[in-house]
Order: sequence, then C-alpha cells, then structure tokens
Amino acid sequence: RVIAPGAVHVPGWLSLEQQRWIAARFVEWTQGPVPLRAAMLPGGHPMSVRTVCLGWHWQPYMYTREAFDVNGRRVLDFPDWMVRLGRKALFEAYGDEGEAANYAPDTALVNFYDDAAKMGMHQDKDEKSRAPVVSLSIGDSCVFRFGNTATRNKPYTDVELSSGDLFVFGGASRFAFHGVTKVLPGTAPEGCGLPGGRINITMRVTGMS
Ligand code: MD5
Ligand code: FE
Repeated sequence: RVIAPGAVHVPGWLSLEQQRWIAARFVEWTQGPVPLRAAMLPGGHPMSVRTVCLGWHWQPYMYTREAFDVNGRRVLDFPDWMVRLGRKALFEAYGDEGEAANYAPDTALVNFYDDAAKMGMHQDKDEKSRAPVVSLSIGDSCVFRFGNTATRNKPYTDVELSSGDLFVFGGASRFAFHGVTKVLPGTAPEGCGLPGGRINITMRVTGMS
C-alpha cells in the first residue's frame, strides 16, 4: 500500500456507514453559503471538477476566507470531526502517534466529479506548509495518476481509487505531480450514499492565519 515514500493508499478505510454519513454532510456543504463551483483557470477555462471548500476557500491559486471569485461569502468552518478523522488517517498511514496528534488540517477542498470530469496533472503548492494531505474518496471509482516531483510526464503510476479509500501524501510525495484521468461510471457501491459521480475530500494545512 506504499506507492512511493510518504504516499500511502489504504483501500476501503471508511465503512459504508461512514461513507453515507459523509455523503450527507457533502449535500449540506453544497447548500451552504458558497455553492459547488467549477474554478476558473487563468486561461479562462473552467475546471471540469466542481469544488466546495471548508475552512479556507481555494481559488486558483490562493486561499482566502471569502469566496470572492464566487459570491463573496465566507466559507463554512472546518469541522472538528474532520480534524479528528484526519489524525486517524495519518496514524493509519504512517503509524506515528506524535505526528498524527499534531496534525492540524484547516482546509478541505471537496471535489465533485461527474462522469466526464478529469483533473490534469498538477502539484499542490498553494499551501505554506509541507504537512501531509489526506484524501478520501466516495462514490464512483476513478483512475488516479500519481507521478513524480520533477515533471508532469512519466514516470507515473496509475492507481484505482474506490469508494472508502484513504490516500495520504506526505514527505517526499507531498509535492508530486498527480491527476485524475477518468471516472469509472456505475462503480459506486450500493449504500455509499452517492447515487452517481465521485466525491474526493482533501484535507490540508494552509499555513495561513
Ligand atoms: C482528487 N484531488 O481525487 C485529487 C486527488 C486536488 C486533487 O488532486 O488537488 O484536489 S487528492 C491527491 C493529492 C492531493 C495533494 C497532494 C497530492 C495528491 N500529491 O502530492 O500527490 O480529487
Ligand atoms: Fe491535487
């Protein structure tokens, strides 16, 4: 389950009941002050993935409290239960109790993928922190492409991420290029709480105050 140094994939980490509970929170987040939206890339094209943020709002390529690229409203707070879940995730991935206890994620980017959505190869460099990123998937499976830190091209490893999977990116893998090449429609398990599409939650430490 170690894909590269610091990159740990834990299939089926969330129970179906946890997946369902989180999927219900996702619906609430989308009905909060800032709706799901496709972020506009600097070239003028919207992303195919749609995102709602907690704690801090991400817009390419900065974090703010208010979503001034959407409707100017402040995003929902980062929930305490998610801090606790992030610490459990870090402990599961690395087994270091001290590191897990000190993990303090303060933003989550919650991505929704419909059948046609993809995410191009990129690095996550907008955080002023090297702390690990915790990723949780719910709904349809996808093909996740985990690359290298030097280029967006080969070598890379394609990994199928399915409903309930945990992936932690830390250490040498924190700034690796990565993307989602496709969603696999109709693969969501019965009872995961999402009838179609894929949710990915990424918890991060912004390093902002
Ligand atoms: C997703 N999300 O499935 C992917 C997977 C994103 C994003 O890439 O930026 O929202 S989470 C994978 C990820 C996040 C942060 C760092 C690294 C991977 N990494 O260093 O490989 O929606
Ligand atoms: Fe990313």
